[in-house]
Amino acid sequence: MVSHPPVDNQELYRQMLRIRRFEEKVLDSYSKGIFYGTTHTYIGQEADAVGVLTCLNEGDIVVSNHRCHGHFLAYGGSMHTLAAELMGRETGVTGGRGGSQHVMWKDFYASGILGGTIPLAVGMAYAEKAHRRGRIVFAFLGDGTLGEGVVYESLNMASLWRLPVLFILENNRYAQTTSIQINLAGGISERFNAFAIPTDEADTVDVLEINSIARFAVASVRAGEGPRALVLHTYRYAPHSKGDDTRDPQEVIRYRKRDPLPFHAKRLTSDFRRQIDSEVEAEVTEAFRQAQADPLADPATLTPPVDIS
Ligand SMILES: Cc1ncc(C[n+]2csc(CCOP(=O)(O)OP(=O)(O)O)c2C)c(N)n1
Ligand SMILES: [Mg+2]
Repeated sequence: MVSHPPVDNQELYRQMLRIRRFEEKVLDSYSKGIFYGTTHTYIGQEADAVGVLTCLNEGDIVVSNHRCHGHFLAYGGSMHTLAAELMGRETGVTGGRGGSQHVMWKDFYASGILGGTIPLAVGMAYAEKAHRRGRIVFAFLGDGTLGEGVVYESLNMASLWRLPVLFILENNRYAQTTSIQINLAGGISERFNAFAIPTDEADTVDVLEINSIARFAVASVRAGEGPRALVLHTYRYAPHSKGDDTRDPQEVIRYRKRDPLPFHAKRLTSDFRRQIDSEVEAEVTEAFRQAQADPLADPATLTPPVDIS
């Protein structure tokens, strides 16, 4: 097992800022007609992905959902290939075929089918346990996914077979436009506890706090103690996808006041902060410039020829 060095505050800030600036550019690009289709931005939730995925070892598996850009960038994915994927370019993460919700690279897998990713994550954890490779699975899911029955079948198996999987439940308090108040009976941690999956819970924007509970949970999963869950209460600042926001604007303003970026930025000197700000700005500009200049994926190669004779 690789032991993780102490967290580097500058690096945590850089990773969160990379997600923030990338996603802002995504929303801006959509409104300018540079992309088609849909997208779900991670703005406001950056401390979750960065705090948790800082605990990754080489070869660990990450299973993500429709809101995957932040997870992908925190995993180590490139901004250029992600921007190119959104624009349907040949150089995109999946050759311009997957789009925003189907980003797959190395051991990172995202799918827009809510809940469908959880049995896949559990199956991969089963394979890892069988092969004794020591790799573990990080499976992200949202509060809205708790309405899918297959999630509970998967939790049951993960627990019974003591599989090496960490579930990261990001409760941003909404599933599309539906608030958890009218959608979710009982508690979230209780659902994991019902399957004897130890669960840690945090309602914070502090990346260091999230990292510290994630380290503890990851160490336990890596030690073969079976699955664990993290319930991270969070908030998305932008609409569910691009324009569909029916939340009370006052509520959004309230949550925006506890933004993970300025919260963590206080730990950096202003010189370092300015330096990181300008480096990230340059990275985003270059990623989008390059992606726009790349060739579009050739439609002729999108589907393999099928012989229906
Ligand atoms: C099986 C399935 N049903 C419905 C949808 C449509 N859909 C996309 S995102 C979403 C809400 C997801 O809410 P949550 O899991 O809380 O994630 P969040 O969007 O809040 O990050 C829904 C219903 C889907 N993608 N898959
Ligand atoms: Mg949600």
